[in-house]
Amino acid sequence: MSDFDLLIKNAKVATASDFYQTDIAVKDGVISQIGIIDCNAKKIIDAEENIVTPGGVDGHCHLDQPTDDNSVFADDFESGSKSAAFGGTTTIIPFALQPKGGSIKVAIDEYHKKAEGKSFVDYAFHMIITDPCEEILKNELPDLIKNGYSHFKIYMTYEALKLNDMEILKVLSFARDNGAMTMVHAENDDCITLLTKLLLESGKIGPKYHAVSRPIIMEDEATYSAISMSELIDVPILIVHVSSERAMTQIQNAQSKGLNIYAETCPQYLFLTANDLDSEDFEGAKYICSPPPRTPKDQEKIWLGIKTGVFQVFSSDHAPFKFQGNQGKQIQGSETKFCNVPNGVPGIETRMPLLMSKGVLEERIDIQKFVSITSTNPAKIYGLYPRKGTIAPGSDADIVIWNTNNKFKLSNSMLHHNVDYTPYEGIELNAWPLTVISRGQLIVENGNLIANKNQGIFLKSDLPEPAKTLDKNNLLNRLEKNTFKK
Ligand code: DUC
Ligand code: ZN
Ligand code: ZN
Repeated sequence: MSDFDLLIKNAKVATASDFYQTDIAVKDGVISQIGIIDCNAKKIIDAEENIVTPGGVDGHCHLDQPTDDNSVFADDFESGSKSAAFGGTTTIIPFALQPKGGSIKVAIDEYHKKAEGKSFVDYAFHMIITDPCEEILKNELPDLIKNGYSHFKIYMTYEALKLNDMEILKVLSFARDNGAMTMVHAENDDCITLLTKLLLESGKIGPKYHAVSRPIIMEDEATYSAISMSELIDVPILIVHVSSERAMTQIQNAQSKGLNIYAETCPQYLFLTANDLDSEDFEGAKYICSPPPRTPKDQEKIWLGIKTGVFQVFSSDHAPFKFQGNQGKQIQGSETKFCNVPNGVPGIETRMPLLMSKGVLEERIDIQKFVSITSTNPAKIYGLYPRKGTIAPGSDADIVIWNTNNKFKLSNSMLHHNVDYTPYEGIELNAWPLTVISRGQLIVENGNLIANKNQGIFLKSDLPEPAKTLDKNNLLNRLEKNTFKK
């Protein structure tokens, strides 16, 4: 009789707080012991003193999402989750989108149908709220919160998605009342609309003008606006895909005032710049995402923000559109105007290896920071911790054994997404997951997929925050007191 299902020997385990050599024993999909373990197990893996981290939690990726322009997300749950697994991510959180005027419950039911039996890794859902009407706020969302959907994204831009300030305030009040987490896409829509019009009138239609149409100034302004509304309602928010030093500084200032503002950044803001969009041909469209990649100085500042703790979360924002064909970047042919090119870059598989290579191994950040922003913090902020996000007794045995001794050039042919390019083609890396384990099952072993596509299960999210009813008197008294300060 074996004591354990799996025993990992000689692991150099990193968590958000520690880095130490140990063995890990797994039973029934859960980590049962950590220490020097000399027992039987059905399977024993010698980690050979390689770095071992918790499986990644990708807190922001888009799979099989409906669109309003006939473009098609290249990855569904099958290809997206396979790609995630190869890159060391064992939990994904994509988005169930409420169509304007439609039901979120129906959107979630439909999204479950898209995911069921097709995911190689575990998954939770964010919601995207596009229409916070009475019916949604009073009837649908309270039930959904109880049933494990406790975080949602709102947009300040895009015609089909954006909320006005009154709607944002309603959503934030709801989040406070219910202990939910609101993610905010912060860019000023009117400004983007105006600049787009001016650019088109001047015949400036190429991919690089995407970056001109969505300037740092208006990310900065929208970030400050979102922070101010969060301060007014006194509720935490998370600003997603922060791209610039100026937006980051708004967040840093808010945090240093004691406000609960969380922030996410993504690989595209560390490894791409606006210059990547500036090509003679249409190639620049490969790098179109929103907010756009910025300047080399912004990149350096974003690294610093990761190191100093301004950012809690490092997500892929995997938004996969093919370069070739008419369902992706060239939706209106090879001269598609910048404003009609589907927004997003792929990166679900490269998120963790890029940060391990360029962040940890090149000593920009330590391994504990790597674990906290790729796994522990997103698990905590989205109500999945301690089941996900750490290596500890009682947690799911979601584990990555890394190979950090093999220098190679990244190429799209190595990847498992359904996209015909990677924005990081040719970048030199020296880290890649060797073995990936999900709830005690090996899903990738020595670079081979050995999981079934029904391995992944839906994860209900706990409440990320304590619910704090918005007391009208309290709010008004607070404002009155601040207004008439002596
Ligand atoms: N926002 C996202 O979160 N992802 C892709 C494009 C966008 O605008
Ligand atoms: Zn967004
Ligand atoms: Zn996104």
